[in-house]
Amino acid sequence: MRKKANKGFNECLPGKDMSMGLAKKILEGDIQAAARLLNCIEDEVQGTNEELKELYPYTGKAYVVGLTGSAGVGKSTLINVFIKDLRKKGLTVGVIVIDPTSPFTGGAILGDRLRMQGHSLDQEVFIRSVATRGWKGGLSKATIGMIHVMDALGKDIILVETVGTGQGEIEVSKISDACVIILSPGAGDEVQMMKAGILEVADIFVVNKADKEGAAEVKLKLEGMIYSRSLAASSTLSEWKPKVILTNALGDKGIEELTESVFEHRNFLTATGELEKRRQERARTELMDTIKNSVEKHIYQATSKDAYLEELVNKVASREVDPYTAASKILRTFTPIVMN
Ligand SMILES: Nc1nc2c(ncn2[C@@H]2O[C@H](COP(=O)(O)OP(=O)(O)OP(=O)(O)O)[C@@H](O)[C@H]2O)c(=O)[nH]1
Ligand SMILES: [Mg+2]
Repeated sequence: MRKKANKGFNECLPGKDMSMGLAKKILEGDIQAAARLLNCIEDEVQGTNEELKELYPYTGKAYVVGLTGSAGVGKSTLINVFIKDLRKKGLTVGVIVIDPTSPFTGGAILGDRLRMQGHSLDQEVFIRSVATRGWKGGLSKATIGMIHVMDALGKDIILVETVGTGQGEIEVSKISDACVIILSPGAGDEVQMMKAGILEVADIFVVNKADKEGAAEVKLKLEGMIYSRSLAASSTLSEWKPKVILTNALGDKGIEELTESVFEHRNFLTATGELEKRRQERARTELMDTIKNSVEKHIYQATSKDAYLEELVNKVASREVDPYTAASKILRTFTPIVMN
């Protein structure tokens, strides 16, 4: 049986794990090494980037699907049966469950694990839950790193579960090839609340809990919105029109249709060159985020105890200097910034 990953800061110290070559082991398919590197990413351990650098040339093969929706719509339950279907088709699967809960409600992660525990003995399914609290680098940085690890480990498809909060949908769409938005009937009029930005990033809509009353209405409403949007945007035939699928994750219904839609969408993206464009954009986002994080970290470390910074803070507070001029002054002292 697979051993539980040991978590802890010492596990990831450069002098220990890093010199043991986690990347090399991951490329050989070592699940425990992958679990340890994921810990390092989560804890923002020094030296993690060295491992990720080594892995990067071997990534880009996995297909990344983001699944998002309000709390309790059935994302984890759906992912559980989705994994089953993907495994039936011979695909290996990585799952990253992002839990934005407060430090006091770690229970959601436990719930997610429980709902997916049917795959715990399957070596070809790698599930990782992660809490976002305390992440300084933001959702995308850590998640992209984790995607790279699972990709390098050889997973064919990587599913990323996030709770949709308006911004969540947009964030997940930036890091995935396909964005699946999940709704359920009886959770208030979510369709009405759906913002234009969310409609734009959705590739597939899932109306889960189809065993409950009102699911067909939600589907109709969504289709109406998609239709109106396509009229308003005078979209062309070469544009993907989001699908709306009814599922009953608990009863394992509608899942094959979801898998088919994901594949159909993928074929569409490949044929139209859109997949390449999306990945190009993802690379741009990752590069810009990395620059932003590195500059921020560098400046923060160099100035946190700096008298000059304090002096500028005081001047900004007293309106002697505006923050824009103060920022330029600081930035100028760091040019050129030497990054490691
Ligand atoms: N009736 C019905 N219940 C469902 C269905 N899918 C999930 N549920 C139930 O809905 C509840 C929430 O399911 P989860 O899979 O944890 O939902 P989630 O969206 O992952 O929740 P969070 O991760 O907390 O945001 C559980 O009690 C599930 O058993 C479905 O298709 N029909
Ligand atoms: Mg969940």
